[in-house]
This record gives sequence, structure tokens and C-alpha cells, in this order.
Amino acid sequence: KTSIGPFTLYDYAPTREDSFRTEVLRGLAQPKKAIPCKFFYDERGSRLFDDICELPEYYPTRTELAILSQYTREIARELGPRPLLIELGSGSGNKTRLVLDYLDDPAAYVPIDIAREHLIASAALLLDAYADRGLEVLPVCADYTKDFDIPRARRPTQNLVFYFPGSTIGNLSPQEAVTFLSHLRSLARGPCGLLVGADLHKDRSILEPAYNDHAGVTAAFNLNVLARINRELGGDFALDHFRHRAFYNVTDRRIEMHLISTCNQTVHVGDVPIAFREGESITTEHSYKFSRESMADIASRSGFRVERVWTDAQNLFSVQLLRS
Ligand code: AVI
Repeated sequence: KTSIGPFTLYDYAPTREDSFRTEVLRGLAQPKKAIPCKFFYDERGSRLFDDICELPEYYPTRTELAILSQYTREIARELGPRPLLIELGSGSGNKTRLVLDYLDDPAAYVPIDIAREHLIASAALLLDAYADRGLEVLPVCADYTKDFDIPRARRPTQNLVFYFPGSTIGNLSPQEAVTFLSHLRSLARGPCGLLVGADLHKDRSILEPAYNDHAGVTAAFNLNVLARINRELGGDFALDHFRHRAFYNVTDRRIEMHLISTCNQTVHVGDVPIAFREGESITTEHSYKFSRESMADIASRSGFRVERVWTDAQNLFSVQLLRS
């Protein structure tokens, strides 16, 4: 616990550089090379992701916001009175306000994010924006897939609601999603709700352009992880010796993002050499797409049930309320 400005910050973030180095080296030592997608989000990566959300081809953000604004009253009613809203990966918080505005007497808002500065800045903005309603804001700096505790609000409540927008759940494999949701249930130490954004399975003619935009922002976002390794871990990746590739794997119902080596080459991360063949890939992200059934299956395997599903008219995206 540390005091920062108006906040008591609950800080569970490990020494970040250590886990970055360890996980990158482990991922690149595998026969099928991979870098965990959570490492996309350094400062430039977070900015590029915000740009992706504005792209004409990237429909998820826009569609989720439209669903949230169309159904906010209904959603707020379903969440029930005096909820403690715990947002997983709070980011810039523009989807938060839509929900917070309508909640019935929220007990407190708990934003959780690994990016400490971003977290404090957006928590301060929210505290300010809701000062007249006296909303308590309790930021937690943590990798929410790992261990953290839910801070106690000044006003006690039994109504814990996790908020996991953006289809970030799709960046976990189905098994990882089950483990993660079970973990949330154990953190809640009692019944809880989960309001989750889930992108829906659809034709590849819509899915693939969303990850291969004309302006090349997604390509820059993907390649940026190599620039981050160069800067933070003393790497010597030549960015023009790798190219962005994204496609829909219809069997596994997921977008796969890769970085493809354009030649035979040896790259170094610190003093560790890593050999690449021409055409060899580094998997950088899986983005699973859901059906009602696949989400219901994940829910039931982790001790939740789907209570409500809201979608847009074209069935592109869904916002779902799960309860344990
Ligand atoms: C954060 N996450 C849900 C995004 C997605 O669509 O999987 C990240 C992203 N990757 C490429 N474009 C957007």
C-alpha cells in the first residue's frame, strides 16, 4: 500500500522488467516461438491500441460502446443496488463512465491495471468527474491474471461485480479463461457478477480486415513489441526483417497474430542468441471469437451461469452478464 495523491494505491505489480525478460526468453526458446500479448502495452503500444479502436475496420470497440449506450439502464438494473465495480484492465476508462453513470448507488469503483501511471491518471480523472456523487475510487496496480486482493470499500456491500470489457477474455485460451474466471470467483469469496464483452464468431471477410487495417496501425502495434524488447531488454531485432501477419483460424475460432521472419537471421536479446529461419513465425496474440454456446460453456465450467446477453443488430459483438 502506498499513498499517491488522493489515493491509497494497492500495488501488486512485480518488478516488471524481470517478468518481461523471463517470459520473452522462455517464449522465444520454444520450438514454436511466442511472445505473450500482454507485453504489447508499453506507452507506444497503448497509444497504438487506442488508435486501433478508432479504425474503420476494427468494429469491436465501436460496437461494444453502442451496445453499452443502448442498454445502459437495463444493464445497470441487472447489476443491482450498491455494486462494487471492479474493472479488469481499466485502461483509459471510456467504457467505464457509460456504466458508472447509470449504476444504482455504486459502493466504489476499483480499477485494476498493470500500467501504474496510466492507472493513477485515469483514476484521478474519474474521482474528479464523480466528486459530486462522492464515488470512492480504489485503484489497484496489478497483473489481474495473477494475485491481488479486492480492497475494502468504506461503504460495505455484498454486491461484487467484475467488469471485463473489450473482449480481452478472447486473448485467453478457453482453458485459461476457465481458470481465470474461477480465480475471480475465489477472489470474490462469495457470489459475484461478471459483466464481460465478448466478440462473436463471424465471417472472415469482417474479421480479417479488423486485424489487417489499411493504415497499417495493427502491423505497427504488432511490430512494436520487438522495439520494446530492443529498448528494455537490450535486443537487436531489425524491425524490417519481420512482417505482420494476421488471419482467422476457423477451426479454433480465433484470430492469430504473428511476426514472420523475412530471412534467415540470428537476433540477440541481451547476450542470448535466437536463430530464425526465413518464414518462421513468432505468435504474438490469439483473439478468440465466441458463440453464445462457447461462452456459456466457459461460464459453466468456471462456476458461473449466463444471465443476460446483449448484442447489436448485426450480431457482431456481445455484452454478457454472468453470475456465480
Ligand atoms: C485487447 N484485445 C481484445 C484486442 C483484440 O482484438 O484481441 C487486441 C488487438 N490486437 C490487434 N488488434 C487489437
